[in-house]
Amino acid sequence: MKKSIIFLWIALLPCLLFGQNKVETLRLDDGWQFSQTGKNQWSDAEVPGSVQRDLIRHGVLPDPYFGTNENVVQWPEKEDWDFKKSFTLSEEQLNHDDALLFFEGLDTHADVFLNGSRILQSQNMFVGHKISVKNLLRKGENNLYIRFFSPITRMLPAAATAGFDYPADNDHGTPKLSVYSRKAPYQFGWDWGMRLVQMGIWKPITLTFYDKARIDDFFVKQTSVTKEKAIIDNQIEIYSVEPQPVDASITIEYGLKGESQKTVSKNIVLNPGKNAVSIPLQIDHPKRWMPVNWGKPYLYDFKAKLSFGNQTIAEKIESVGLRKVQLIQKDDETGKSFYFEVNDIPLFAKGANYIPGEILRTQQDTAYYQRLFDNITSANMNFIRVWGGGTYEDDYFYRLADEKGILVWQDFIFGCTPYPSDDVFLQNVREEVIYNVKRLRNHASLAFWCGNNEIEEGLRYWGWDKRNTPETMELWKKGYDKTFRTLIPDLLSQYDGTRSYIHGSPYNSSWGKIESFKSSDVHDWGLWHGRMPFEAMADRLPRFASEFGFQSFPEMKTIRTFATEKDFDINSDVMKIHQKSGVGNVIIKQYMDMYFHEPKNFEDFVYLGLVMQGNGMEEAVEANRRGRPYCMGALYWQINDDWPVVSWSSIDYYNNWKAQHYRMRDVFAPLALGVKFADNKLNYYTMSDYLNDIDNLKLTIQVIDFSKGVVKELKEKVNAKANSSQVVKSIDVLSLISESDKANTVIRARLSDDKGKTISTKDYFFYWPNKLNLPETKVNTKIAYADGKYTVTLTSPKLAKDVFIEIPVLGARFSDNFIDLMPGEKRVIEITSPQLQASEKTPITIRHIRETY
Ligand code: NHV
Repeated sequence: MKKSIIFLWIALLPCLLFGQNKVETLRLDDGWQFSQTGKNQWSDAEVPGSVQRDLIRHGVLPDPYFGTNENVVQWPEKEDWDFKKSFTLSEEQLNHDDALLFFEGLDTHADVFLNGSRILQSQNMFVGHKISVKNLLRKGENNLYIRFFSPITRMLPAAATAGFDYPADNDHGTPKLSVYSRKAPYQFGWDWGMRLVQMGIWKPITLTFYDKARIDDFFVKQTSVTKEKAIIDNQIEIYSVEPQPVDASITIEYGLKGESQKTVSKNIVLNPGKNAVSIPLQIDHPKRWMPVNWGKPYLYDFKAKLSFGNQTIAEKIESVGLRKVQLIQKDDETGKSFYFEVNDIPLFAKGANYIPGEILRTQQDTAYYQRLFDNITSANMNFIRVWGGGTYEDDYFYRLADEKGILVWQDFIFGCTPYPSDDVFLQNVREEVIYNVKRLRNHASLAFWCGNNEIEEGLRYWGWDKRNTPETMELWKKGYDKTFRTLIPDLLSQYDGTRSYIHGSPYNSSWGKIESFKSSDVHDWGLWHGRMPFEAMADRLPRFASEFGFQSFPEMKTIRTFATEKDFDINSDVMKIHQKSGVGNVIIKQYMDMYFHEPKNFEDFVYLGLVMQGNGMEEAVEANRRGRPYCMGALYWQINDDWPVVSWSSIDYYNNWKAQHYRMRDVFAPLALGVKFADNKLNYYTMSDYLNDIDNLKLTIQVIDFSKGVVKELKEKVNAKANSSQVVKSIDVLSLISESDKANTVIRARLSDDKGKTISTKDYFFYWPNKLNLPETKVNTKIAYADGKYTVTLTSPKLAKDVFIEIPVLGARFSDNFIDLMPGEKRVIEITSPQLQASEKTPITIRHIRETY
């Protein structure tokens, strides 16, 4: 179990001294106790956290990932839970004009009491609450008490009276209650997720003392950004606790981070209560924020200062990248485009769908997010989708995206089922949308908003009409329109007004309707759910691939964390509980029969599955990228896991890259080689994200016999056209080899620069392994051991395909893995991990395809 690390932003908490006006912020996260309601058995609680996380920490619940323990950790969801804490205040603190309690996130249904008063009724985990509590606080001891209500028992009456069941197929409970609470849907289970319906204080709580007035919000609205100028409207919300209107002034200090700052000021009259101030400004020739590989993600600091006379009483800093991002949906000769323009340049989106990184969500600490973004950038991605079945992400997620030039597709948190749409429910949604739009709108990385995941596709194509009355269907469709076509876009134009929005993804398309691929983003589940071969993907290009994926088991060292030798069978109870897709194992088997010889044992099955996912997904993603400008994005399903499980992820829960993540790194490289085989021709592509043409490149093509090595070599001068994919060389295969040689030949292409440095390589096999004549061979290894780093040198007299180097250290990083080792070729792989000790000489095992049958 991972240890919680206190969130980075503690260090950034304001504790400002402005003359005599001291703003003081206390964290109220320490010293909490919790008990099941009515039991009066109190234990210490970690905040932020959850009841279940604390019960695991105290040993009341076992490790939920191990064996079949998921089954025995379910009972707390049906109970209510109490949290309490006392804290001490001084007279001096109470002398301030006001005290503001800020609950950043309570999960979900809760009553909050302070010193005998009910100060809050929470009903949405995604909404933070600020409450003025000065008149309730006392010198000495103060008491907070939060009662969390079971989201199950709380919402049973809703299901009992609805008159129909919601088709929330991923909700593993009976009845399905996830839709009734504004709570992370994935906690109720998913087709990659265990169920753990949690309660608790999942974000920090603070108490701030201040005088006169506070800045509640600061929106640096980018009205227009061009190369010549950025027009900014600084919108500041101030709350005054002065009883009368008072004179004050606002100053905006702004400039590139770390460089000299300019200022503009405005005198204002603050009325008691809420005030809204707007301060426009213009920046000539702004240094624009650019996505990764296009330039630097420049960030400006904008500081708003509120002053009375020459005394500053409040300030707020925002870090802002100036840029223009638009989704372009325009009719064209082939249908309708679906692509993003960043600073007026079309961008091919390379990335993945992101799910929450932990079922125990509050375990996602700063180290987690740094690792995640390291995995994103090392795989050469420029886009990540925060998918609608999880949570809006922590501020730090978007901050890292800002700093690394990664664009974020943000779903609102709704997915795969209709939701209630009565007035009370929609009022709750309204608060959630306003809160999160205001929280996230200053982030340069936030590219656009999407209403939900797959609800419209479900309403139209998933057969819900066969199981429900026309009246129910009508209610759901009307509810959809109210929520996603009216409420959310209206709130966005009011509270953002700078970003594109679509009501849902996929937008007006379905993977079963190939016609719809011409005009939209598509979740193409023809691969996997539709059992179509990987090869089919090149012939069904969408305008933007926003989901598509393929499952694999995590590698053996991860399986060993939750299963023992006797469970190593896909039909064992333990393995079945770690496979949440009802059709998952059958589909993996079916594809494996199509592409591989039957593996000898479970371990080989796991290994072949990883290879199949990696190579197959590379083929599919490459087809998307070759297919630009028609197709302008490839966001595969899914980058990560939230517990150790069989899933579509390219990195497992313990941060082991699956074969797929290495292959994504290769195919997403800023300049990569692609190859399309058609009519017995090999068509080589340069696929470039760079904004300048690159000439003087060399393409070397080697014909390699599996046993004899290189039998032919061609060299060609090629170029890579800026921001495009284009064919640079076409070769007739029969000019290289005879038809019968295809089963024992690989064509290796290498792109190098004018200094001979390799930029990209591409191995083309004419068949999947069961149709190749792979030779038996032994891979020789030489290992140099050092603390923190092992260096493995690999050679093989004959081709060794998809060589997998295993080491029993979770999360160890490999410079490469799942590689094709050509006859006589020497490859050096570096393995790094703080856990590697030269003295221990951790064993390394090697597998390749020919050894599995
Ligand atoms: O099944 C994998 C992923 C899900 O984890 C996730 O919800 O949005 N998946 C599959 C689909 N969408 C998503 C497509 N759904 C269907 C497939 C086949 C028939 C009906 C629905 C993600």
